[in-house]
Parts: sequence; C-alpha cells; structure tokens
Amino acid sequence: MPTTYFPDVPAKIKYEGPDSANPLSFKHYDADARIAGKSMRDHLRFAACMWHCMKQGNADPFGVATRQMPWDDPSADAMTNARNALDAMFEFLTKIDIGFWCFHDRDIAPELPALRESHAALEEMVAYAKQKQQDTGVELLWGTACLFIHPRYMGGAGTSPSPEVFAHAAAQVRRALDATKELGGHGYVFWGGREGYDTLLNTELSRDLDHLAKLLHLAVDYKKSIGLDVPFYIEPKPKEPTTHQYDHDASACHAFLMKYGLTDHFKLNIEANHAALAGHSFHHELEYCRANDLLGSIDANRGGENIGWDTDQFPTNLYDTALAMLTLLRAGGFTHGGLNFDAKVRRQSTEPIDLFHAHIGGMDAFARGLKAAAKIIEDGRIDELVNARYAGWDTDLGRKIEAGQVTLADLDEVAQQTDVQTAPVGRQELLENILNEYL
Ligand code: XUL
Ligand code: CO
Repeated sequence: MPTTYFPDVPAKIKYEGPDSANPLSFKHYDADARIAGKSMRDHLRFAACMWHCMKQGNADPFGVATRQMPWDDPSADAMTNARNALDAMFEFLTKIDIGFWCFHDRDIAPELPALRESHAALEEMVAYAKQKQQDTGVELLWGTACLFIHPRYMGGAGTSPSPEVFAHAAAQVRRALDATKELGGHGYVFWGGREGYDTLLNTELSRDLDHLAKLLHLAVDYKKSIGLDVPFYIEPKPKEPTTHQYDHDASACHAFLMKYGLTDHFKLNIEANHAALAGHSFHHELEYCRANDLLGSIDANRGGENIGWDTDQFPTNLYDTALAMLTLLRAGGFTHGGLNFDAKVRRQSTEPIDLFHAHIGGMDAFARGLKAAAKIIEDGRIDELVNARYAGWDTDLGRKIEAGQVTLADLDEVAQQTDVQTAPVGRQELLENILNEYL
C-alpha cells in the first residue's frame, strides 16, 4: 500500500496571492484572512465529497472509468479498497486544507449481498472514518444514504410502488443517521434520488408524495430518538435520473414541507446546477431560500451552459459565486451548512493531481465571490438603489397596506385621488455596472 496517494502534492496547499505562478497554491483563498467579521474559512466552510473525489473514476453512461485511482484496486477485496479510499480522501482533505467532507453510506462501505452484512460493513467503515476525523480534525458536514443506485430503487425509494423497497430505504436512512451521529455530522441530506416518475401513466402522484413525507417524518422521529440535533436538508433537483423529480426546485420543496408539516425540521441544500436544470439561476434559488428562511447548505458546482445535463463541473463563474455569497452574507452566513463541492473532474482529467487543480479553482472562485460580495455590501450603493426603489413603502400609505390596515375600498378611494402614470425607476444597468466594478 502506498504511504501517499498524492506524492506530487506538498503537505499543505497554501495561499500565495494572485501573483503566484504556482498552480498548487491559492491565489485568493486565504483561510485565516478576515472579511466582514469572520475568517474566510469560517464564511466558506468548504467540504469535498466522497462520491466524486474517490469513486467511479470518471465513468459515464458511454464508457468505463478513465481516471487513475490507486486506492481502488480491482484485485483487492471490497473492505480493503474502502479503507484505502478513506485514506486517500483524508490525505486529500488535509493537503488541500478543506475542513469538511460528505458521503453516502455506499460511498464509504460496499453494498453486500445481505442487508445485515451491508449494515455491518458500514459500521466498520464509520469506525475507521471516525479515527480519520480524529487524526486530521476534518469534520462531517452531512451524511446521506444512497437510495438510487441499487436496482430495487428503480421506481424510487420513499416513493417506490413497493412497501418492501420503502422498508429497505428506511433501513438505510436509519443506519446513515446512526453514522452521521457517530461522526458528529453537522447535518443530513435527502436528495430525491429517484423520487419522481418516468411516466405519469404508471404513477399515483398523491400517494407517492404521501409516502415520501412518511419516510421523512419517520426520519425526524428517529433523529429525535437518537439525540441527533442537526438540521435535515432536502436537495432540490428537477430531473435526472427521472423525467420529473418531486423535489423540483426550492419552491416545490417548500410547498411539500409546508403541506406535510415538516418545515421545523428541514432546510434546503441548494445545488448550483440543479437550479439551472430547473430553469432558475443559482442566485434565484438561494434568494428564494433567504426569503423563506430555508437556506441550509450549498452544493457548489456548475453545469455546462449548452448541455442541459447534470454535468457537476467545478464552479469557476465569478458572477455565480459573487451573487451566491451576496445572498449568503445577507442571510447571516451558514449556521450548520457549508459549501460542498458536488463536482467531478472531467473525463480526460485522468491524474490524481487534477483533483487538486479542480478544488483549488473552486475555492479561489468562491473566495473571490466572498471578497466581491463583502465589498458590495460595504459600498452600499446597491442597497441604496434598492431602498430608493421601494421608498414608497416607507410612507404612510405603504406602511398601512403592509400592516393590513386598509380595505380594497380604501385603496379605490386613494387611487382615485392619486394621478399615477409611471412606477419607480429600476436602474438595472447601473446596478449591473456596480456589480462589474467588483469582479
Ligand atoms: C445528485 C446530487 C447528489 C446529492 C447527494 O445530483 O447532487 O450527489 O448531492 O445525494
Ligand atoms: Co448535490
């Protein structure tokens, strides 16, 4: 077994500033530098994910793995490979100086023929991961269960037409919650997986939604019973793998949580490219969360603009990161959540070092976004323009309407006495110019 999986990478990637020519350095992410009252590390709370970093090796629906993954030896047994993958993950996290990680149950332990064996394998690997966390100081941002790879989940997990499949999903959620508790996780994610439909012709939509809510309520009850006091997150996504996913976007999730009385227990985990797949901007989904106290955590990535698939590329677009950080700062920052890179290197990025280039780029992109957002807030011009646009609502009339002190008849009276031919100026171009000053 190699003692290092990344021999070409120094013990720690460091901040060297924008003029550094060293590709294995941060140009903008200066972990301990303080911005708007906190270190960059504490604002950004970066996490890396087990599934994209260590698994699958860039396999796609058209071809096998292309990536060299020395921790995944086809001739070794599954548990040895699982331990090696965790060794590699924690070496990676330590070297790149990312403080959190995320995983699905099946990312860290193999699925074995009997569920009992899979449970035991997971427990063993959780103990190993706990030791790794203690050795490195890395923490678990959130845990989750993989309820979408095994064929039994082809028709969904919580929304499966089979109660036995539902039971399997529940069993996995239970054990993944135990794992999250054992590892001191800061949250737990429910991404829909295959909770949706391929065709409405074979689907009872209302029953599916009731069943999904049932699974989530059972999880809430279990979380309380084991004293796991962390938020649950739903991760909206509109399509892929199914034609329609029930957790379509933030507003669909919000309606679902309200209908089923789950709002006290859930926030959302917003993934940039899922927003794009839903026809929204990343910024829109985050603003929707901010407006409705739903902002939990972020899966940072981007899509290929002209592809329309869930390509899970590393974030590089500074407009996206600046606007995301603007919303996050205005919402008061993360409490339990963080910025998890739910992103994978491209199929031709075949060397272990590419994983470093990818994350360095994403971290620098968010660091620049954070710096720009903090300056925009400090500058105040955008806020002033927005306040000016809404100034009418701070007059007597505006306040009375907001307070519910007028009737339609009162407003008819007011309207007849007021000659209104236009509305406040929008200033979009000026606002866009101000944003550009900081990018
Ligand atoms: C799938 C996706 C998942 C979740 C965790 O598109 O984003 O990896 O983040 O299940
Ligand atoms: Co995700």
